[in-house]
Amino acid sequence: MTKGARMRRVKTADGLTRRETLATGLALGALPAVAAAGAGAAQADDRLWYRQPAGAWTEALPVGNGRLGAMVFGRVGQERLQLNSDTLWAGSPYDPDNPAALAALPQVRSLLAAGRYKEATDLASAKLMAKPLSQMPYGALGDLLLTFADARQPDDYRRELDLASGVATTAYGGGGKRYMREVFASAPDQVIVLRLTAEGGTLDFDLAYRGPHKVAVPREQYVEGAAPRAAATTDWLQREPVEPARPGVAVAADGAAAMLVTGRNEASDGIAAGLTYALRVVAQGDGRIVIGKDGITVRGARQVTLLIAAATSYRGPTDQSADPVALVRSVGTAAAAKSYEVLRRAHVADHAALFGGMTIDLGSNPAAAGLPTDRRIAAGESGTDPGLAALYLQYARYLMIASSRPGTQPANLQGIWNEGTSPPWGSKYTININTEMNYWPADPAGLGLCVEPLLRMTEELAVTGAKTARAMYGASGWVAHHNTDLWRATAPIDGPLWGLWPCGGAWLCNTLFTHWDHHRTDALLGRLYPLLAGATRFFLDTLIEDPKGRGLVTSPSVSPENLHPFGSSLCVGPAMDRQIVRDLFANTVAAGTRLKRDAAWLATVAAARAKIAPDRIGAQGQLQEWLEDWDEQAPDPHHRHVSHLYAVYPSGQINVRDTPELIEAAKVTLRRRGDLSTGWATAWRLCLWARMGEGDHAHEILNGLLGPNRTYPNMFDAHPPFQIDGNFGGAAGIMEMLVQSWGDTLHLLPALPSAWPDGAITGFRARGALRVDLRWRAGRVQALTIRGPAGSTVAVRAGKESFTARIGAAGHYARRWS
Ligand code: FUC
Repeated sequence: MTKGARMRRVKTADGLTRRETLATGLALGALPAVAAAGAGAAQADDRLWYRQPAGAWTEALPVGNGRLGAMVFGRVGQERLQLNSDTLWAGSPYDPDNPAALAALPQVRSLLAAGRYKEATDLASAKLMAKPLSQMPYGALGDLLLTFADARQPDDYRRELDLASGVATTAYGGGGKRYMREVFASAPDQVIVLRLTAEGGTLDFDLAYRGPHKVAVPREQYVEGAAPRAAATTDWLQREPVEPARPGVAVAADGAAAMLVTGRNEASDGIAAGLTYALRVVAQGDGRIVIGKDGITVRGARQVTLLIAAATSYRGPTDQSADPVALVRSVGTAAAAKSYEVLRRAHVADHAALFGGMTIDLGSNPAAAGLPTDRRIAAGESGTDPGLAALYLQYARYLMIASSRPGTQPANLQGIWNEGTSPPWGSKYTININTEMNYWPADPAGLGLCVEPLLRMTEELAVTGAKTARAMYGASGWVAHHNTDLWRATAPIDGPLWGLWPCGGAWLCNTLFTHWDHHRTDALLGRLYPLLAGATRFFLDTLIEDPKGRGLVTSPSVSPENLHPFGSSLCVGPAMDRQIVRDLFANTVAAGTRLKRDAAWLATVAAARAKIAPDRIGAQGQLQEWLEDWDEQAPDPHHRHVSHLYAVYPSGQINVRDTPELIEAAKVTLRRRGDLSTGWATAWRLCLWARMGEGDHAHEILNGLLGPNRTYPNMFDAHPPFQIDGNFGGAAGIMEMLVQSWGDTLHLLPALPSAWPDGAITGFRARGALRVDLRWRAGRVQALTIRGPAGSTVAVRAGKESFTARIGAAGHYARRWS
């Protein structure tokens, strides 16, 4: 954020920020000038903008209120809003636990102990896996298509997403006519609002609903393939077919001003469809508005406001008794009683209260900053556009606010944005990295509030996971494996090579403990403790002694998704498990001690922790991924998962200050793995090099993430295909280069790359309930402000200097360097 931009963010009397007011004025009044100028302050800040409508879905701009999402295409001949509701998943409550597991478990362990990996894997496949073998996929809510009969190619065009206000704008015109649309997803009013206006002409369109359809990402766009580029030419009047409603979907008028759609979710893998949904669109405006049985027709209007409400019958993992029709009627009617301006102001105030909590300035390259966002991304790998990295961080913060709010579902593999049924990997919750990565930036970026859905999901997993622990392991406590879904299934899925990993719940617990550490309230700790204690009990019951005497280990398990040299990934005691359980036990002891609970039991936990097999350095000097030194023979030396580096980041067990030999080993490992991988795996490498204090290396990896191979034109992360974890992990990595919070110390500029000599970050949140503002010049800290609990002390490290910051009675510490 430049100084100029900050100055423009002054509140005006009507509650909008002044910057907001300017943007609206520009889009309406002086459009050709804006479109032509393309540069200057309005583009240098927190906006994504384009000179053409979205062709592919990954060019459309996302809005969301945590629960409802829409992708806005900004097309001229036919606007497309592709919709999602966070609880519209396939299936119904189901019990995937496999009762055959209990008897087979000791045999699988014996086979593994004997090194008979193939037999162990075959037996695990037959007896230890969930039924069904897959979980339920996330779905889609269909599209609203607004077809404009008399549309023509405009003379000027601009669409943008203003991250600070959470409003997507499309403005175009020609021949004396000027059209503008604004879209936002309101959390206070629980509706998506689309406002259309026309000057010098009228709005004439037909609105139709198209039910969700199967969207399959072509195989060649998966994993190893490159993310597709935007089309070279623009189809200005692109229209998609308006199909008749599918069986089971009903469209009807609902009173004089609304259209009501009702439908069902899908069945999947033998699990019946158990949810209904409703979507209601209220149309208000001048001109002639007619609600028909196929949709809404608008003729001769100058302004129209659509209020889109959606809901499902989902209330919780075992309860689908909500009445979606009643819900959409009540929110739609309440919103319709307010003016557009009132709705917009409430939305902007609500969004800005969260978004405004952090600013970042990494310097600017004016030539790059003036370009439309897709062109900046196309050149992203050059590393010459520091503003793009700042925008990437702010976009991740925007996506977090839009996809994870108190009371909603957590952000899944795609946040809440998903084009159709059958999404990649079911757009579920993959908890062997992806879901945890989603939440890495939340607290540091001042969005701790957005973590609440993850806490609630983990509470629900502790219920289903207790059944899985009992049924499949004969263990107390609770367990979750590598994936879960809306129904909170916890049994191992997909096959042993992926699913037979018992640490998903434990990693969620550790993620939530880190969340607590950023706030340190006893209320939150009181909610967390039963989860930590339950996860701990499972491991106390299931850890076994390594036959070679190296300590306590998990079995069976995998080092997530990586094959070892014996044709399987199934193994005993992979490093990641030992590291995660070590953190879990430490966190449980810390939480219980602080809450003054279970002292004797906590001593048992601490004793067990001390017996967990330690990290090992292998023959190549690498940090061993497995208990045995197999790394050199593993078939995929560049495997995307770097599971055994969990201890470096996000954990701090291995760090540059306390365990330098293990850090050197981690570097050997990471160099061998390579810098670039899938989107999320690239983001993890970025976080790791940053944590290890190698700013220029981290910056090089970041450039790979920001370029067109790993970022789509709408700035969504490309796994490929789209997966939102890279956005969030990348944002965490950018912050990690500037400020770190581990080992009871605040580390300032620990991995500042030479490409960002001057800059500032405000609103960074560190462990210990601290808020940090930092400014640097010529690569050195210039000004530091810490806000935190009055009277507390903070150990700070800046370059070679270490000092103690004493927070004064006013909760404030400040220092300047000359
Ligand atoms: C894990 C990863 C894949 C993908 C999937 C959703 O299985 O190994 O790369 O991110 O999750």
